[in-house]
Amino acid sequence: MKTVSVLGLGYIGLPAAAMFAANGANVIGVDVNQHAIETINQGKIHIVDPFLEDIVRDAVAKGTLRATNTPEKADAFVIAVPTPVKGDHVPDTSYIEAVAKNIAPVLEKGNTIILESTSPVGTTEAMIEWLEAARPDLKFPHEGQEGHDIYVAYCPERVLPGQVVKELVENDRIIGGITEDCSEKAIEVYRIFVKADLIKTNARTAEMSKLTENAFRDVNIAFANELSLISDELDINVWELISLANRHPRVNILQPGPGVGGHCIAVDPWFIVNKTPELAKLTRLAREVNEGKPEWVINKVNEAVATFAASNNKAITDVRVVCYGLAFKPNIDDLRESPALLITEKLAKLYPGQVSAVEPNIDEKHPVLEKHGLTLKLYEESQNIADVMVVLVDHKEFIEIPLTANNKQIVVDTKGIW
Ligand code: SAJ
Repeated sequence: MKTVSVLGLGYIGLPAAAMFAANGANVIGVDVNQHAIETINQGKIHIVDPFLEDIVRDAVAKGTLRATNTPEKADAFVIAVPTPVKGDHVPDTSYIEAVAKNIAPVLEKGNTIILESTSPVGTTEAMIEWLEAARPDLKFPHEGQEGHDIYVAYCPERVLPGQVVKELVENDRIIGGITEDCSEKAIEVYRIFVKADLIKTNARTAEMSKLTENAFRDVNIAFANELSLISDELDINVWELISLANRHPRVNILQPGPGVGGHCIAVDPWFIVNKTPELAKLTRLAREVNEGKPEWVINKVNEAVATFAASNNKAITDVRVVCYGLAFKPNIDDLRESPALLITEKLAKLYPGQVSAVEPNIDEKHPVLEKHGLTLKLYEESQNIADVMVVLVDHKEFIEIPLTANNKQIVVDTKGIW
């Protein structure tokens, strides 16, 4: 049986570890978070994923998945640690560096190391340098050179939050070996559970392809968001406009919204901009358009509040605002980097005690509510207390039973669902 060590047991690493373990590998998961380690070793999970819990429970019960904080020997090491951006949008690869230094002492000839973390171009080569410094006795691969003891590849993760387990198995994967035989070794590792195509390229192209996919989506959404501003100015319904344009066989515009959230699309384009700032003009501009959208929405709400107050002879401080949705996208509970949450927080500051939220995917004890002085309302009761209704996320609950404003209420619908 192959032993696979997965370094980083978060939203990507844990599902991957579970899939390796469920498909015949002996898996050692390594993380610095003691709470995560203990939770996993009890057969439970510390992240929200409806399909993952059973797989982890079974693997832990069978003894094929175990979590620890210290790297151990393995045939393959799969690195899935975060690569956040620091202030001024500079990518931070220090977690990868730390993992490289941590696994170096347990490496043996014939091992395969796969980097999955979203990374600026050149990070896999930098990782090899960190490993070489720690293990001068081992020969690491370099492009165009023959013969090495360790195989290294960059293989990006492209699963969609909310359907990770399914997409892990069914998505094609890009296999960026430093050399051809590194790609072959990485393919052997992913064949353990991936049913889709495994496509070979080199490490730098693989790194860039991950960034390209997310930057493409960001640029497309930025175009949709720009259209939403233009349409508002010209009194055109942007949703109808985009659906009409998309009838063209070669046009496929994404949907505008309150901004772009999550930890991938709003972050990864900066990795390209940071590397080639003079050249990545469109990529940067798309980021700026999407980052500017929440402020535009807040202005729209301000106008709505003022209009409601004026037309109902009320003080601004008496106008009640309800925000529909806090998550960064529909039908998940993930509030990280969420434009909906950002907008709601800012509104709560502007209108203290006047703002409440409807978010069907979290409960009223969620710490974020207390932090921002927000109350959570049930969807059914929310309409009775709203003067201004702000749709921020197209959750299925809001689409299934749309709310219609009475002749006084004002709706600011950033998702075009009502
Ligand atoms: N969004 C829009 N309009 C749209 C689609 C999305 O405003 O038409 C917004 C969402 O509301 C959300 C943000 O974009 O705030 C990102 O959501 P998403 O569903 O587009 O993407 P993520 O961040 O959940 O996952 C992306 C995926 N990448 C692509 O689709 C190219 C996923 O496949 C990647 O694995 C993931 O990033 C990642 O980890 O990089």
